[in-house]
Amino acid sequence: MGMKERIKEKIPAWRDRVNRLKRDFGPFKVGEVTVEQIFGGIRGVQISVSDISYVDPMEGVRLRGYTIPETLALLPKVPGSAYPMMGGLYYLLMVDDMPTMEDALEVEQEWKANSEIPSCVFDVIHAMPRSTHAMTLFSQSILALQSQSVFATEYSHGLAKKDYWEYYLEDGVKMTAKLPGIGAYIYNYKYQDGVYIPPDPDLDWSANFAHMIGKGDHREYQDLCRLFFVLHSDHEGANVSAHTSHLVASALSDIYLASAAGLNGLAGPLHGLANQECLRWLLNTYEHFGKLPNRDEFAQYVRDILTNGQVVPGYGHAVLRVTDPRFTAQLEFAEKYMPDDELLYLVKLGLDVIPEILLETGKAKNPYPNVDAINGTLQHHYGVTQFDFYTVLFGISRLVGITTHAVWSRIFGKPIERPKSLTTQMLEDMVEGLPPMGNGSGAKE
Ligand code: HAX
Repeated sequence: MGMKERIKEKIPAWRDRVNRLKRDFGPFKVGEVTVEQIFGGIRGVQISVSDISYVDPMEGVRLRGYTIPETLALLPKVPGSAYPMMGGLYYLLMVDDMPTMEDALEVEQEWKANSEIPSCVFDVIHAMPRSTHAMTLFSQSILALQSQSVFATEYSHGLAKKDYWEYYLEDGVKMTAKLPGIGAYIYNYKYQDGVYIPPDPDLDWSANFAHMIGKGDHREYQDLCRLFFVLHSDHEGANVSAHTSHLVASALSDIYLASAAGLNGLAGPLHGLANQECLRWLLNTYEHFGKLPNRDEFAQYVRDILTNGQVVPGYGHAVLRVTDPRFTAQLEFAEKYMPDDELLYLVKLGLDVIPEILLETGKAKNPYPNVDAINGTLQHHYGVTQFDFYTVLFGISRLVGITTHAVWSRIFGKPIERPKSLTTQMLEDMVEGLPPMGNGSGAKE
């Protein structure tokens, strides 16, 4: 049974649950907002609901309730590979059921049928200088597809609110179908003299990306793509890219407009762009020593970095308080397929040395590696050495999650977002006459 029919079956029960909460518990207070949070990036304020994924500080992300190891173990595998089919992951996120092989293949088939990229996307890419950042090209490509939005067309003819989601789903499937092709085209345009490699109809969505950047014969890299795309597909509903696209879609901007907005957030150095910084840091470290450093040399190097007030890329996280399981999954892949890689040696040295040094400083709330501490090392090993492309890889995967959020937001009939902003004077008036309450962590001299 297709995703749409299966989702339709599930909608009444989901809507009942949400409607009961809204109807019977509307005034219930979930939390409070402090001055510190208002000035501190509204960190930790519980303002959104996502059943698609949840980041547990102590065990990492759960996708539709499944941990990363469970997701990797249970998703149907590409025949002949130990790694999952991305079509199955889309089914899991969208439908909230672990797919059968047939379900996963059906999504892959739908993707294939919609994978042709209109020429206006290529025209937009070609109109930009090759030096344009790959993420800018990616975001513009998604916008170039916007004229194909079924939702936008149908909405202009008049649509019932309860039916919006069906058109968001159609747009989501059609757009995600084209992502490997668009990503590969940008890669080839920027780094491979514009060579064009058409998709291979016998390959799955993830392996087709590998094929279209010229790695069609490389089974290990195809498996890495299968792993990478599953791992990066979603990370809760309130991170910068997820929340940005949710906000934009709340104005009933279609999935193309909302996705491009999310990608623009992902392109920031504190969010998705961090993975390119991590590889740059590892390469600089190697260059600094001119050889592989030993434990003491490396530890001193890290201490010097912290003394200079710099951050150690790839370590720490806004929510996680343990090693990111997405790091661990990729480390296992690396140990299996590229154990002698020199950058992997540095990654493992980092894992051994950096947490204890960060703990010594007592500043970072999480001294353990996040997913970006290893992403680039694996790509680099397989010859994808252009690190300003890495965030596009991330974006290809993340739009799978973002489109799922958009569909379910329409299912729940979520309204346009409009929080309230205050003036500084208003805050000052609120605290007038109160004794000082202590130095919040956001207060700095
Ligand atoms: N190296 C040095 N200092 C660090 C640090 C690190 N890796 N991680 C945190 N700290 C410092 C912070 O800079 C902060 O110092 P100040 O009080 O002087 O500002 C202090 O420790 C407390 O920070 P925190 O509360 O633990 O962390 P935040 O939630 O503020 O920030 C970050 C989370 C991921 C941005 C942060 O840990 C960091 O800058 N890490 C390095 C960059 C990085 O790896 N980014 C990728 C994140 C993964 C991701 O989301 N990708 O999309």
